[in-house]
Amino acid sequence: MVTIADLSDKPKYTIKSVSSQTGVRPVTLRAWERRYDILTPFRSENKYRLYSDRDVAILRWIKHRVDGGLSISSSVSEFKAMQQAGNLPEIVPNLQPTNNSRQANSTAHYAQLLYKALAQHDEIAASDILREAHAIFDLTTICLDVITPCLIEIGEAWHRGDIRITTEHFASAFLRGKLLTLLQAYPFRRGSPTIIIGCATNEQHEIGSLILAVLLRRDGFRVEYLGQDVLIEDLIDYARYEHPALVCLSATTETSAHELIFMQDKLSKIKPSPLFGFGGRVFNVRPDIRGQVPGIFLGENLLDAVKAIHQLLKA
Ligand code: B12
Repeated sequence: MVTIADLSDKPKYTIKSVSSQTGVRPVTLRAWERRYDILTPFRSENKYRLYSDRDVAILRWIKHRVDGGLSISSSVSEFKAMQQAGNLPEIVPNLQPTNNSRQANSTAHYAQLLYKALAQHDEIAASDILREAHAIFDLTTICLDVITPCLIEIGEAWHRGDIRITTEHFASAFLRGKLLTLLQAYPFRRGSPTIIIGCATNEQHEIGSLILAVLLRRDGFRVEYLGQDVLIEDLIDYARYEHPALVCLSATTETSAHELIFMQDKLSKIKPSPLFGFGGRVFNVRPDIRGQVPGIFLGENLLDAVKAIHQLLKA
């Protein structure tokens, strides 16, 4: 087992070389350094950045987490926590494509193509890219490894000032539309357990919840999707008549996470009581908030959430 700590910290690679070893563009590398304080590369006499094998391994580890759907800030926080605990992770092997056909089939490649099409407001190209991806990958892979990283890149690009807010809105509206079409394409099964999915009060970020709804409906659950900014009191009232097996709400911001604090208590007054599950970005970035919300934290990513829900409802 080789950990990042085992690698040399001798400066030797230029930013261009690091970019081709890790697949992270130089502009993104500089932004990550500036914004997240991940690395402080050595500066050569002519002020060029020089990176060590350890730096490359750190970047590859972070990129691997980001490609897996975690946001850059969560990935960095996770890395820093391990670093502070003196427990650096194992190295991630270099999976950079070595030839064009491998590249053409990688999910990162499709996420990038989708990002470019959406950044240019090219709806036709974006639809074609998704159609092509559907022919190669399964639904879970498309949702988690193409759509999610594309959206995260959209957010990062907006944050860097590379794209305007209008473009970010265009991209999320486009992807939301595609996901809703998928959701409605799956049959609504009356006999199976009902799961109600939506976003906490004040929460506008709905794509995570929507993906979860699509994946669970594909798996045969009866899923009702409520969308953004759900009014808790009214939902409780509805649950009293509908008797769902599970109510699942997501939060991205701290304000909306706080809206969930009394949810479990209110649901427990309904007999039989529905289970209450939650998740979303804020609980990954601020794990301490998980403990403030009574209920079941369903996991840091949507794949774990799907698995946890299968387990819960099987029991
Ligand atoms: C699209 C978007 C929007 C759209 C949302 C449209 C829509 N219909 O959903 C709009 C324009 C509405 C928007 C608004 C805002 N946004 Co915004 N947005 C984004 C963006 C670009 C993508 C979010 C997204 O859909 N990601 C895709 C999902 C699937 O990824 P994810 O959330 O990381 O999901 C992972 C986990 O969180 C988890 N997960 C997700 N959902 C769930 C649910 C459950 C149940 C479970 C278990 C797990 C889980 O699984 C996923 C991994 O597998 C992000 C950038 C980013 N880095 O994410 C910013 C981002 C989330 N927004 C941000 C901000 C600041 C805002 C605003 C406050 C901006 C403003 N000043 O108005 C408002 C907030 C509005 C509100 N009250 O909620 C910040 C949040 C920073 C923070 N404090 O945490 C981000 C990170 C941008 C940034 N880099 O600063 N946004």
